[in-house]
Amino acid sequence: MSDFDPSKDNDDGLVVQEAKPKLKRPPLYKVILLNDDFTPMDFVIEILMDFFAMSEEKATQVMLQVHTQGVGVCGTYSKDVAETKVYIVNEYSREHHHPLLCSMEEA
Ligand code: TYC
Repeated sequence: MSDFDPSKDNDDGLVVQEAKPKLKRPPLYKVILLNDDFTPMDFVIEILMDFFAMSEEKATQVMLQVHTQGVGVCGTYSKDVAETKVYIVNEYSREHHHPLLCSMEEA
């Protein structure tokens, strides 16, 4: 027979600890541009405006950061979006015969 009695708390004195939810936010990725000696500055600015929605002023700043420091951040995105941005920038550069390299790293 069952010991269940709906008028009691039925826990036999046990303390039950609830499991902590093991949810983690998915990681974000920085999309970065690498410097090279050949890609024209105007082409890099165009990329930053067209694929990363930057103003001309912001795009110029980021391009100069890459030009002087070797690397610069275009934006931070989910993994899927970052992978897509990297792909389309590298394809577009290749189609235009520029060696510009776009990459990503965990933020
Ligand atoms: N260094 C290039 C030049 O002097 C310009 C450049 C900037 C290239 C940023 C790539 O990601 C880059 N024409």
